[in-house]
Amino acid sequence: MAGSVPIAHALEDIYTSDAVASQTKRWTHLVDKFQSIYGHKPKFVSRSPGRVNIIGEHIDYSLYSVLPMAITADALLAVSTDLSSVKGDTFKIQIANVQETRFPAHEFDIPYGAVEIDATVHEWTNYFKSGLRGALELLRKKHGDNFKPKNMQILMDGTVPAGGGLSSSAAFVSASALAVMAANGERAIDKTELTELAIVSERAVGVNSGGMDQSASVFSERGSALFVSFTPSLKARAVHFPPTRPELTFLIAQSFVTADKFVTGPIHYNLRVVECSLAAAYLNAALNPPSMRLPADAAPLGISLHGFHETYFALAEHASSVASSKPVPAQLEELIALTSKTLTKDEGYTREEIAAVLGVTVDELNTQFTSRFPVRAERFKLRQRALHVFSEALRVLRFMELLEDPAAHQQESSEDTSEYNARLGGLLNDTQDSCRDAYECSCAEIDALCTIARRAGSYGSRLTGAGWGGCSVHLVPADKVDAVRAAWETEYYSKRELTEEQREAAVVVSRPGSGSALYLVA
Ligand code: NG1
Ligand code: MG
Repeated sequence: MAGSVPIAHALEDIYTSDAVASQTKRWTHLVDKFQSIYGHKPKFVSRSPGRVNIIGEHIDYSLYSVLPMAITADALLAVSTDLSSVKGDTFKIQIANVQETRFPAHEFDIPYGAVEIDATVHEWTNYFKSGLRGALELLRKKHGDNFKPKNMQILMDGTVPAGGGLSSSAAFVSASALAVMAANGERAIDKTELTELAIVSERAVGVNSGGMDQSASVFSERGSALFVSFTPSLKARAVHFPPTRPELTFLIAQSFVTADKFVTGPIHYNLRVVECSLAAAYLNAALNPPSMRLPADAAPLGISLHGFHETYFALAEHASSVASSKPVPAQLEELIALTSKTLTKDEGYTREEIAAVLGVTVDELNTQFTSRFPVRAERFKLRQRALHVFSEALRVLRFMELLEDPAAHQQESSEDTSEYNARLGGLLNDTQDSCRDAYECSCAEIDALCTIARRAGSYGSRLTGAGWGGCSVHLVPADKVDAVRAAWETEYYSKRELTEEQREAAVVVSRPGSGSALYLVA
């Protein structure tokens, strides 16, 4: 699925047919508003969608494969450009948002050499700037240091709810990087290049993220989910669901608990990333003889830690035989067993205990693991986090086996595949249990949405995205969709204070949408 970001000629190229009418209104409004702000039409619109993750939670930054799909909601950037020089060695970015009160307009004069981002303030344009910075680095690599970026006039419209677990940030950063590339004359923009630069760019905003969201945003194809793997290099391929009876749908339900990684990173998201790298380092040191250990700075894909599996590959007895193969269920099962035996402390590990095993001082440990993205913790729950990661990686492989091995669903009569459906759903339920108990990234509200949905007929229900609030995803037979909605309404949404608008957006039936695109305005 490599190749260039498609150039769309009509909204039918971008959206599923049920969405075209409402999107046409939205796009017309965007172009009209652009015209009224800047006095001329935009040249093009760059578009990147949000995503829902079907399975594979909190394992992308340990470089295990995940299975997300793009949704209809997206980030749109309408753009025009000019070359008139501003002040000597700077170029000018004018950026506005259709939601002007919430996201006020800004103008920046940016030095050719460096895009400054202050990650300590929470400012919506930081996401644009991070895409800008990444794209300029790439353009400079291609065109040399004398490359001069064009001035840009931008109007943004985003429909992915912020802090909702549907990856508004990755949609915005990917659309921004794409816009900057296109504004500076690039037309055949390589999807892999764009994704990799969006992944690295987003870290500039202060979140030590993995690569799932940007991959889903850029690579997705309408009508299919996306299997994304990160080692030995970034790869994405479309995955189809087999026909089932009853037919399966994905419902996405908001909890309306806002989880803001920017604010809670040190105790939630960034802490988990650190716990995973500490667990990998601990296992590496405890299980591998010194000569087989990984270098501490191994950093595939620019991800700031080495994947668990590289640690596994280094395990003495396997190093030569499996070093180049991809994770298989048997290896993951073995890793689970090894972890259970090696990381035995349920209460977690102190910095002193980990440093001793790694053979470093506590100061060295802090410098290596917790200096770039600060975290707050006395103890690190290495056992639980590692067990979640390996078991979740295994669930993704099992889910893929179910989807792609025809034998898995052929045993049942074509009239009724409910047993097969229930096996898919069971894996999602297991993910939720592991997220709640071992990874501790769920919350009472998400747990409640899952319990209510299962009672009303969902095969499988779980949080999606980072968790601690945000969204949940549910595998529901088409004939139970109304019952599940009704149950949520009486047992959950009616008990919260919600605006009319929130109420309407609370639950969506998700159809897999297409990924990033450029649309040239006539
Ligand atoms: P959200 O918070 O849903 O955008 C985050 C990470 C992903 C992945 C998931 C958990 C970012 C941009 N995304 O998603 O890479 O780690 O959590 O599976 O931080
Ligand atoms: Mg995000």
